[in-house]
Amino acid sequence: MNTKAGFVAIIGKPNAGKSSLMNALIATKLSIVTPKPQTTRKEIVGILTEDNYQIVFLDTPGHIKPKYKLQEVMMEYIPNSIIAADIILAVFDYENYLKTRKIPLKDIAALSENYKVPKIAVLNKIDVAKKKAEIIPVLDEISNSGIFEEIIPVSAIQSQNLEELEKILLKYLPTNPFYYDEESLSTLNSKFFASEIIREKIFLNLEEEVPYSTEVQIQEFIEREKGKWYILADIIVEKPTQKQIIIGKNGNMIKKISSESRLEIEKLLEYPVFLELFVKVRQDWRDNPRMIKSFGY
Ligand SMILES: Nc1nc2c(ncn2[C@@H]2O[C@H](COP(=O)(O)OP(=O)(O)OP(=O)(O)O)[C@@H](O)[C@H]2O)c(=O)[nH]1
Ligand SMILES: [Mg+2]
Repeated sequence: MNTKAGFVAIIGKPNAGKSSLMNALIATKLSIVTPKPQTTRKEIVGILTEDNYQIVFLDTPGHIKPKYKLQEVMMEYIPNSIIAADIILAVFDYENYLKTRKIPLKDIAALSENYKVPKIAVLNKIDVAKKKAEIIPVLDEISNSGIFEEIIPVSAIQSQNLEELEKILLKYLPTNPFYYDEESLSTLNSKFFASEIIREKIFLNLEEEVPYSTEVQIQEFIEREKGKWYILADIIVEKPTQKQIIIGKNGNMIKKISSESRLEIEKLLEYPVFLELFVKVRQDWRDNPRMIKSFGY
């Protein structure tokens, strides 16, 4: 057997650029990305297949102390991904370091200390550094923690050092047959990614609590040989006031969310789409375990 294959859990604090990094590594926008923390809520699988190796990335929600039930459930994805992993890839945020002068080493160490797989640290967003040399003390701090086998500075957005990172991953990847078809990009289906795209547009267009109180459920997803595919989705919010905000004045906000979502869903599916969105209130769903479960968590 001369192929390598394995699972790489991508962990870190919210907003560190975990999803951006996975997307850049698989050269596909699979995981949604926004400037807001806690964008990713589930484990997102992204598969990179080359001639003789296959890396299955597990993008996870950013690590936080949960304040409500949904966040508790989100946090369960992190240990689950770590357990499945052959390599743990911890992403640190250089831009956040410039603001706080802190690297969340303890938190990340606590998450992964019981797992005896290779751990690799990534210092992301190095494109915000004015001089290359300024990142050296940060790299030293991470490396002196003794947690990681390797550390590498990268920029997910500018694709800096990503080939080097891939080489490092390959070095630690076990010898195995491929887990998935060579053409597979994910184990999740188009329906799921369509719902994520809509959630991304809500995160990008709305502020404060509204995005965090929102879930998207695809109710109908009809593929057609001829003509447009039909997608009907519910946008679920917690309060009637949030419903009004999502709809907006004269329906302007929902129209904007809908047209931005449709364009991106069409790109993903490579088919024209007719997208219909409805906004529904499910009082305090974020603290309702049954409701959270019904949303696929
Ligand atoms: N300057 C810079 N910004 C980046 C880089 N990578 C990601 N970002 C930005 O950081 C923000 C967060 O990116 P995400 O990929 O959503 O981060 P995440 O770690 O997946 O966040 P959560 O899902 O909320 O945990 C977005 O605004 C990205 O554009 C980078 O290399 N450089
Ligand atoms: Mg993310």
